[in-house]
Amino acid sequence: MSLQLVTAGESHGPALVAIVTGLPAGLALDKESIDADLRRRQQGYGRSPRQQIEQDEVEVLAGLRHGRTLGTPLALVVRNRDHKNWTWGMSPWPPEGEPEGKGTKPVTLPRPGHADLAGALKYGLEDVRDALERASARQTAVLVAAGAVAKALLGSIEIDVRGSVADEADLQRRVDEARAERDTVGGVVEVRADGVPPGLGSYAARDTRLDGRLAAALMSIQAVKGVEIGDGFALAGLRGSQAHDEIGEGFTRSTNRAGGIEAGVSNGEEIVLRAAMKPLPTLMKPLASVDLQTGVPGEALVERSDVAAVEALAVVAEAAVAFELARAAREKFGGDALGDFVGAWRAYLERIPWRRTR
Ligand code: EPS
Repeated sequence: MSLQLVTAGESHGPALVAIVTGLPAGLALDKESIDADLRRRQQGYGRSPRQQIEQDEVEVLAGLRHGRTLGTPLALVVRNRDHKNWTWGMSPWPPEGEPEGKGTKPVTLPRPGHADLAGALKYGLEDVRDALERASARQTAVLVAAGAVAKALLGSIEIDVRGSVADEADLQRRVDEARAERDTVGGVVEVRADGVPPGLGSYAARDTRLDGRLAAALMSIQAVKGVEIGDGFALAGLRGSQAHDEIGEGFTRSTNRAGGIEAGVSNGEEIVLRAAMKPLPTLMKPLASVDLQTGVPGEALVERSDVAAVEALAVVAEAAVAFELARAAREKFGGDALGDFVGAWRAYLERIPWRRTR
């Protein structure tokens, strides 16, 4: 049994949608805790005025009855409040009446760093908006909703996932300085997963390795340009005798440079991942670009955006890691009913000499 996630939705379209398949029946979900994660994602220093328009809230259209999963596809929706200002510009059907509101004029000056140019070339688009709307990090709202569901599943087997900003100390100063200069900043986030038993993921095939899967989960979030696991890049400069985590009595480790994963398999230590976010590409002082229609040099599109979204990324990265860990746990422990899943986890823990150390 594998957990899968499909999302749909444009930044200023009517809504964002997520469909989660492969959940066991009987998992209790709580609207308030999903909404709490949606709110966490909206907060943070340097966010766009868009976040004052939105008050993201989950709606469930299928797969849940009286707060418990049915073991059927779970359909989640987050509506875009801002869509009311884009009803003509982002109408799914050919719009009626005179153009009004936002998004009525085609965008032809692609922003360096965004999906604009690559998307327009790939899909043969005349209006860059057809690329940027889906590529926008707005989509991460439903990933966070799906991640909250994954965290509920992980909670049933005592796994806790938490994301935070790794370089928080001077974040506000960097944001203030960048804002004053009409610029943007990135940053680094860290995700820690505690209580992951040994044995999630596998070295049997490339696409089953947990390190590769978690790296892909993080790397596929908008604006992420680097991922490391444990001591990551620093390990490259060390000797083997300094880099590995010696095995002590009771199979415990006093160090965790591997970040909880060896040979693509969780080893029972805390999983530690970091992701580097590039500065956001919509600049109020735009970079050079070239008009797609005329070939004439100009300045890239300027539209409302964030100065920084690194605190949001911490929440999104937490969701992405939680979803991938839940997927690996579903593969290992299976079960149609939640009790089968938890029972298989208990039986496994009885078989292996592993106790949570933290
Ligand atoms: C986002 C909503 C977007 C952007 C941001 C993420 O809102 P708008 O484009 O309406 O201001 O703030 O998207 C980007 C940074 C991007 O490059 O697309 C959100 O809800 O997270």
